[in-house]
Amino acid sequence: MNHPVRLILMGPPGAGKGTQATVIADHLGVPAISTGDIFRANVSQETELGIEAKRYMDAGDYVPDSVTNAMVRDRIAQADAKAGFLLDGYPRTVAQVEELDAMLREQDAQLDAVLVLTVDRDEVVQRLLKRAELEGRADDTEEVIRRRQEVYAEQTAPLIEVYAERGLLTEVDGMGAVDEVTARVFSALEAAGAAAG
Ligand code: B4P
Repeated sequence: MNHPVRLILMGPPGAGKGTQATVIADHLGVPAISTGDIFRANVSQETELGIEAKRYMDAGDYVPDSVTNAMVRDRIAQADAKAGFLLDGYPRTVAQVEELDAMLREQDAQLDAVLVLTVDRDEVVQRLLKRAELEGRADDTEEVIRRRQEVYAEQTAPLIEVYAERGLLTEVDGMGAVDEVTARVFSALEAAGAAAG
C-alpha cells in the first residue's frame, strides 16, 4: 500500500484490542496508538494527566473527552504518525469521533478502515479476570469490568453505526485463539484494501 494507512480498532473491554493492535501495527509498519496505554504510562509516572485519568479509570469510566482529545491530538502530530497509524481504543465517544474528524481534516488525511472485534460478554469477563491475576490492573475487578461493559454499550457501541454509514466498518470475530483472530483481522484488512503488501 503506497499511501499512509490509518485504521481504528474498536471493541468492548477485553475484546483483544491491545493484543491485536501491536501485531497489526508491526505488520503495517505504523505506530499503534493506545489511549489506554498512554493513560497507564502517565498513571505510573504520576504525571498531572495520570493523576486526573486514574480517578476515572479505576471506576471503569471514560476519561473526559477534553483530556483524551488533547492527548491524541499531540500524539498523532508526532513524526512517526505521518506514515499512518492504528488507533487502539480511540475514539470511544461521539465527541471523540468529531474531534478525530477535525484532526484528520487539518492533515488532509482520511481513515482507511474501522475494525470492530466482536466477542461474547461472558468470555471477556473471564479474559479480564485472568489478566487481573497476571497483571493486577486496578480496573480488572469483576465490578469494574461490568461497569466498563456498560459504559461501552452506552457510549461506544453507537459509533459502530456511525462508521458503518460511512462505509468504513468491518466486523471481525474476536473469539478463539489469538492467532486465529489475527488471521481474521488480516483477511478483513485485505478485503478492505488496507493491508500492506
Ligand atoms: P484500554 O486500555 O483500552 O482497556 P480495554 O478496553 O480493557 O482493552 P485492552 O486493550 O486492555 O484489552 P484487550 O482487549 O486487548 O482502556 C482502559 C481505560 O482507559 C478505559 O476503561 C478508560 O477509562 C480509559 N480510556 C482509554 N481510552 C479512552 C478514550 N478514548 N476515552 C476515554 N477514556 C479512555 O485484552 C484483554 C485481555 O484478553 C488481555 O489479557 C489479553 O491477553 C486477553 N486476550 C486477548 N485476546 C485473547 C484471545 N483471543 N483469547 C484469550 N485471551 C485473549
